[in-house]
Amino acid sequence: MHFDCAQCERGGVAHVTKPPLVEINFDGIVGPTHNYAGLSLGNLASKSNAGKTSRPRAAALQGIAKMRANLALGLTQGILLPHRRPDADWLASLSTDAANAGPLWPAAASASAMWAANAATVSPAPDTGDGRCHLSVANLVTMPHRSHEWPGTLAQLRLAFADDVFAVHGPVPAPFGDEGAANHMRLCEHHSAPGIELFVYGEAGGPYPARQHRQASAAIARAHGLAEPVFVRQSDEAIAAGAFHNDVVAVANERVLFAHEHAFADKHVLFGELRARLPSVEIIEVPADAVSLADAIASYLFNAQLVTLPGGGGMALILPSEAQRVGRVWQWLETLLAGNGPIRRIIPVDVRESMANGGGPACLRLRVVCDPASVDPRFLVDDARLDRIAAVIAEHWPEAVTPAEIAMLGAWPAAVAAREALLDALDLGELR
Ligand code: SUG
Repeated sequence: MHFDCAQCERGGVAHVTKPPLVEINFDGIVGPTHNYAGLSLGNLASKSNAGKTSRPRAAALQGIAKMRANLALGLTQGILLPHRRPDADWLASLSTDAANAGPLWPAAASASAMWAANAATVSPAPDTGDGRCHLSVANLVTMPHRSHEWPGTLAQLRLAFADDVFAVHGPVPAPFGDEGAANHMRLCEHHSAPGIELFVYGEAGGPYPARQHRQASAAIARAHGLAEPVFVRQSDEAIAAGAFHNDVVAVANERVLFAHEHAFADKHVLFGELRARLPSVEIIEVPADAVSLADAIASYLFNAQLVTLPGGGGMALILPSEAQRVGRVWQWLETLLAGNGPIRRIIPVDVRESMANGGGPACLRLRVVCDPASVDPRFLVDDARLDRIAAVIAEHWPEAVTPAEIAMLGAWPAAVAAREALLDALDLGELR
């Protein structure tokens, strides 16, 4: 490929070289069946909001506003589409159908694919054996309502990342649970440099399920051809406190790891290895006596998008506005800013409809580091495309879904039509 390179010794001359890699955030658009069915054991928000009235239209528009704000920061933004719900194929595989699904209704109709951090694990090209960017779709086998997401996700990944610079893999087989990027972090000098990939797994035995199995992480690391992956055990304490995914207690970006003191079972070994392999690493650890695990989980302080601002603006932490309402969390953030470290801006966003099901700003996005020109452009957005999506949402997404309606979601042809209207508006009819 020919393009102008201002960074190399041939400064500004058009020549053949590798294009710079960019982090793209692919946000899951909230589907029209978004509801509070309380389906996720161990996810305290999902359980405590079970039976409340949801607002699918507001939920989806909150997601659009978050994407617009990220575009305004100069970030590259992508989308993943809602899945076909209710999922007739899944019901058929269980020898039932929409008319007879009974207690399977909520799981068949869940809009949980919105949490794109659980869509796949991504290893950018500089880390992999064959120099391609590898994506492995997550099997999500631990929760029934999420276990049937992978075929719909895989279809989208195969379309969006059809270029030869990508390798898209199917799911790890059951019983090894895999929750995708929510349990995976990458540390590197900058996005285009080789990174250290961290896979955070849980051990069963606590009050709540440990959704990420070590064997699933190991299989993915092998499939991606990673030379030296790091497997880190999540602390039992974090899982028991409601951190059902690692991204509720830790987030990484380039050379910065931002984590709660109790995120990992053995932080000393992990931090030692990181410092040895990436001497410039900066570990920002939040001590439990400043912010308890309970406050971290209630505020979703760590379920933030930690992003590098273009133009040398340092990093920004895009976190849920709930963090402003937990005094100790906000105080700690103010101290962080005053300290003049790598995180220069704190940007609260309102994603409260998703938060009420345990999904903060980081849950809603899948990060892919690649050349944007290699991605199917239908999965990338600018303000004009977001306007088009918002118009479909405003016209077709229901304003509210009451608990009584949840039980009938499967018989909701309007939900199917709403999704199809969006696919048509985005010229993505092959996903119908
Ligand atoms: O898997 N909630 C999701 C939230 C996922 C958040 N993702 C990350 N942390 N990356 C889950 O528990 C609730 C659905 C319900 O209860 O209806 C739900 O599936």
